[in-house]
Amino acid sequence: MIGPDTAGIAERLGEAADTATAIAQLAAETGLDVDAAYGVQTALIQRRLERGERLVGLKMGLTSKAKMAQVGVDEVIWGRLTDTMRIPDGGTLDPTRFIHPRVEPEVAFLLDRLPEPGEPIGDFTDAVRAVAPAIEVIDSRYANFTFSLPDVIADNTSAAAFTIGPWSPVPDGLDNLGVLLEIDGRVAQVGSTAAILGDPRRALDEGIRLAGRHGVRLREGWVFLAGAATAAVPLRPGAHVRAVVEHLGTTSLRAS
Ligand code: 0L1
Ligand code: MG
Repeated sequence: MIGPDTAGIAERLGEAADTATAIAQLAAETGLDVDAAYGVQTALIQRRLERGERLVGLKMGLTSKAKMAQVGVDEVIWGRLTDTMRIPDGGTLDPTRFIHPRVEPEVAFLLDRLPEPGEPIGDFTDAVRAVAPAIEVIDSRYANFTFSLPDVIADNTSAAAFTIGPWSPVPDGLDNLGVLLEIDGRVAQVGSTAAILGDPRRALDEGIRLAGRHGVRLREGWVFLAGAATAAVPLRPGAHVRAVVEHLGTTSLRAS
């Protein structure tokens, strides 16, 4: 039996991102399952690498109940981050580059020495050099932000852009820090790092395990976005967005 056209699907998704044009879901039509969808994601990232982008890390998606409920998909997923997705802390992004961008407050890790996939993380502070507040900009390439599990995996888990605040040494507890997302100085979402798989450190275990299944090993020096602590909020032109994570500080971006 002939499988789905990985390169063709990646091209459609890449073109949708490049032109900020929504497309219809394609998993059902093309027979894409979860494994094949990660293959499409690999091809989609390869397309970026071929035009000079660099892989700088991984992200987890749908790590909180709020996020799962928001999009109607209830499995933790992972995607890839490249250098051109990173916006300097306090920087500006042009929302017209995206289809229907949303922002969400996250916790980021700067990776150090990592165990092999399948090996448990012994001492977390050996695996993680530093931690920071982050904002992820997600932008599903599918119309109406509606997709199935294989669709969203193929679409690199809606990854679009991110900012990272100042790095700090890893504190003793990360499992119940207050999180705020502010838009134009008003609180838009309130949460806790406990919403991220009970503890964002667990997201790293999951990332190593799930990416390892697809032959992807996390590397020293990479950024790891552990997942959102709240539901995502639409990013409107002109908005100033700030994420605050208790004890870790703040990061912000502006939409032009
Ligand atoms: O980072 C995320 O949790 C996004 C995962 C994909 C689902 C979505 O686009 O909200
Ligand atoms: Mg996210």
